[in-house]
Amino acid sequence: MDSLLPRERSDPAPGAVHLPGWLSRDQQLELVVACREWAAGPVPMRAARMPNGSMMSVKTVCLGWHWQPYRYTRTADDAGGGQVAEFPDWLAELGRNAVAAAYGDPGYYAPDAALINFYDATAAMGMHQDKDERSAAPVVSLSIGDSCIFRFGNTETRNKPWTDVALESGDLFVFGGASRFAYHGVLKTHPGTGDPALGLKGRLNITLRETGLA
Ligand code: MD3
Ligand code: FE
Repeated sequence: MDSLLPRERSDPAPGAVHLPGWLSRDQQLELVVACREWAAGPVPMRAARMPNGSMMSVKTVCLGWHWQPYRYTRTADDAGGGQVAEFPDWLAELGRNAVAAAYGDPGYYAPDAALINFYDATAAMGMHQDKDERSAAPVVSLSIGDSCIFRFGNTETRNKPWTDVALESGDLFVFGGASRFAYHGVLKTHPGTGDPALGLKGRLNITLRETGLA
């Protein structure tokens, strides 16, 4: 049972910090409830269409700015055209606390967009870089529900070297500095590993970003 081993802070690369179990169960529960509301609209959670016509297996809903491959807009042109939901102050505050926990100082972190990704039992995300933001500010990642295998690569290519990391419910990962533009992906989730008390079947990942857009 690897769950009996303590899971401790690790810094797998410069600027990359993993804080296992950073969210309390109550915080996770509140985020599940909030995500359920955000997923209901005004812009519905949906699988984005890739430029080649295929659909992502992950479903996404956004706050602050709407993301589709590969740009941010204020209205959800590829998902009904609605106005994207507001990015709440409490979520920005959580993001500043996350950056402070990782680096010891929140700096001037002011996230203005969140992507909420939902993974069912078969969803995965291929290796990619996040470079649609016009900001080098860190990305804060919060995982809730089923655990997954997250692949953290390098900034040069989508290939090796990489490090595979188990992300579990409540884990915080902050990607800043030299890690901000590293390739990364999600190989698979482990269905059924989430805490049943969360009332969530699958995995949620919330990323907070500074878009640098106005
Ligand atoms: C490393 N999401 O939404 S979170 C994404 O679990 C995304 O849903 C994954 O990749 C998920 O773009 C991975 C971890 C993550 C997020 C953003 C990063 C790692 C990152 C940005 C730069 C470097
Ligand atoms: Fe990403």
